[in-house]
Amino acid sequence: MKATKLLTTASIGALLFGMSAAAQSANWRYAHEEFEGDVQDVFAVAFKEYIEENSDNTVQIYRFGELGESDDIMEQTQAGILQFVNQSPGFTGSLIPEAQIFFIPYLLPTDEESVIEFFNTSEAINEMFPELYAEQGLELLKMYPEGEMVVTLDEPFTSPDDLRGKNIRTMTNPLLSETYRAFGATPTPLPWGEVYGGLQTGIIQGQENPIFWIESGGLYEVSPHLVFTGHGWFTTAMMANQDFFDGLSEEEQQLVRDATEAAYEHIIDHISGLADESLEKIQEASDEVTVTRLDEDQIQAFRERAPQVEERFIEMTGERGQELLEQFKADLEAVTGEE
Ligand code: 6CS
Repeated sequence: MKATKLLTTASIGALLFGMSAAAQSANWRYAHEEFEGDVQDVFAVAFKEYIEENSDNTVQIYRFGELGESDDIMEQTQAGILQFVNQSPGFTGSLIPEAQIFFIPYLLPTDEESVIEFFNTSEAINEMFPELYAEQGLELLKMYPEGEMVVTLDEPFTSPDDLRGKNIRTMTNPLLSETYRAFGATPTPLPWGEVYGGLQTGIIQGQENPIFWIESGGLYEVSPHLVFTGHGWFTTAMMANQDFFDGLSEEEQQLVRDATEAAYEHIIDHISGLADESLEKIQEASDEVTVTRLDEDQIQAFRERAPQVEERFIEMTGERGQELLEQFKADLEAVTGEE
């Protein structure tokens, strides 16, 4: 009798423990800006797998269009409807002006190894940016590169003069418009959902993006002339709603940080060689595509226009932007050894 009672008490205890563990497990919602198999999706899936293998929590991923445009998923995260979001500085720049630093042309080097080392070690990226995002109620978990920017146009180009009168789609931050104005073009800020149609109907004559995205979004079908200008990298950022993150236990915060690190390591592996593979796929799929790699003299004509964009960045962001830029440059110098 006594034994039965003990057993019953133990079973109820186990059940209650199980229930409370179950009650504590949560389904976290995570939205990003890309399609299945694209870089942001690969990152999100690696994050989800880590969380689900190492806890009772689950992660539900929402891809481009399922919850709206990039600005919509950011609003939903700030409102606490989503727990995690991946939004690129190309869009966050209108909310956090300092995030536009990635659009100062020719600031980042073109070689992948240096770019990755920069992201791994930069104080500006890993210490200063989290403070800026925190002011907007966001816990910045990771900034990472997706690929070198390539411009696509309705005809090949080699100089700023060739870009005169061309409407080039930009992501919706004011500094990127300055860059394309400095490059001689007419910047046309648009959300992603309008880009393919805009190119197809001729409202815009070009755009910039990493090669994997030009391939996966089929942009080369409607904008077949690819030009490597060497002016920048597509960078993105993954973050959490800060109230949600602050409300997690220390163990869960660590779990989220570990999952982010695991996803980051995975993505760095994933992007290596991705641009070459994607370019091969594009060239197999289309005879119309041309690839132009600007030589040093041609690049110089674009590079000469970078200082005016840098000045605009300082005007837009003030002392804080200046400090960030100085740190950014010092971090780059530490990686490349160049001033
Ligand atoms: O150009 C864009 O808007 C998109 N490009 C990439 C590489 N990812 C998402 C973003 O919306």
